[in-house]
Amino acid sequence: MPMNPSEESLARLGEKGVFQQPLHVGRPNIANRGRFLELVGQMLDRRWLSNHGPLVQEFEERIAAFLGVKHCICVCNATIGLEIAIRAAEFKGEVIVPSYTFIATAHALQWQQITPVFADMDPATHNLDPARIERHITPRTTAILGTHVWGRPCPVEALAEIAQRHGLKLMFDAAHAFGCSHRGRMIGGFGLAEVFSFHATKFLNSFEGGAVTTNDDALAAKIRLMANFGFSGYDNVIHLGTNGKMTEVCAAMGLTNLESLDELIATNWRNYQCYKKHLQGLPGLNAIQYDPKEKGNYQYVVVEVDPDRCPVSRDAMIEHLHHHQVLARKYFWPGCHRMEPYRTLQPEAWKTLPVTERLAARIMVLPTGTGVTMTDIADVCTIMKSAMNEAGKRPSGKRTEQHS
Ligand code: T4K
Repeated sequence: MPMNPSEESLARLGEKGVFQQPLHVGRPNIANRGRFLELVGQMLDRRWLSNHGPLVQEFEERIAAFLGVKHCICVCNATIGLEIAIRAAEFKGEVIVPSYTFIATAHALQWQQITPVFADMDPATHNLDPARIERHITPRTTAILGTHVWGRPCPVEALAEIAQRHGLKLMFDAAHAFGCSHRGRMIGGFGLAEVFSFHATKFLNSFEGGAVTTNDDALAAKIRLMANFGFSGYDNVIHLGTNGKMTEVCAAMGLTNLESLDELIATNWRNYQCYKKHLQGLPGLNAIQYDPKEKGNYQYVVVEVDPDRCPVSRDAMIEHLHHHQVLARKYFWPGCHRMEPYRTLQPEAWKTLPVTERLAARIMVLPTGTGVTMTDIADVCTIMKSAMNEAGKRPSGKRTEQHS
């Protein structure tokens, strides 16, 4: 007689229901080993390893064409890309950012003595809420820096309208959003510039890496200069700069993965749908939705744990999953404003961030990508169900949301 999925999972996972190997969020996608090694072989033969070599040039050209933007400048990682783009665009004073983002968004400003002013998020999109921005604008505000969280686009037009009305600049942290679109246009060409991450854990990875994309010729030239110490030809430095260059081996990895983009998306889409199917039977666990009319990379399977319907808190669920070797994450808990140095510098920031406070304590990110099979997903969901069943057996299984 066929077993039901739960019985099958338990049989597969052994008596204790624990994965043999940890299942990570952000396990790198490595598309085509043979192609990568071929490119690396060519690179070694050329003895050209860095400084805007042929692989980086090709990677930049292909990205610009794919995104439909005029300029793409590859960099060593998105954090440095953000720092350079922010400096090149001459942000100063205060810049409005979400608190619900990876800490690099805020650090890229603070690193340059610019104050990140945290604005609250829209619970429906997890992105900056345009209705909660203007209260933060002061005479010192120079820009808005939005993050396309999970690859779902910011409310670009509403932010542009606010920026224009107040004479502010607008830029996007697009670290999650490679291959995603907004109103039919690829993310990459919005605002003054957009910054992608190609970190190992990202949808498109180049080990470490990133890219700044823009349609602004002058800004592009300045960013390119700043990413290479300000050099203009041999022995001629014409601007303050840093070392933001991408290496050739990173570009080889990026190009390899770019060539397999459709397969990577298909795998993520399959996994996302599979999670949604299995989550249907689990009360209070709601996967975020992606707009079917837009292009997406589905790199993040993000689940909101509703404390009114789920018998287990987000933190207890994560603990249970980790115990079973499923290394789910709490991105982006507890919010940048509750991390240093912002917690000390802006101790009152939480008061204007009620949605961030509430949602950061409810969200968890589950493993996906090419290293995760549909069987794994069924097993992960069985493990989550077992947490709920165990909580149901305890006299007081439900735990409350907490902030440390
Ligand atoms: N803006 C936003 C909105 C971002 O999300 C990020 C980065 C940035 C800017 C800055 O981009 P980069 O400067 O990094 O290009 C990870 C990534 O390190 C970070 O890039 C990413 N966001 C963030 C969301 O996630 P951690 O601190 O969670 O990394 P870690 O070491 O815990 O690794 C995550 C998981 O991936 C672990 O379970 C282990 C697994 N993993 C990791 C690596 C590196 C692997 O299985 N293999 C690997 O090679 O930040």
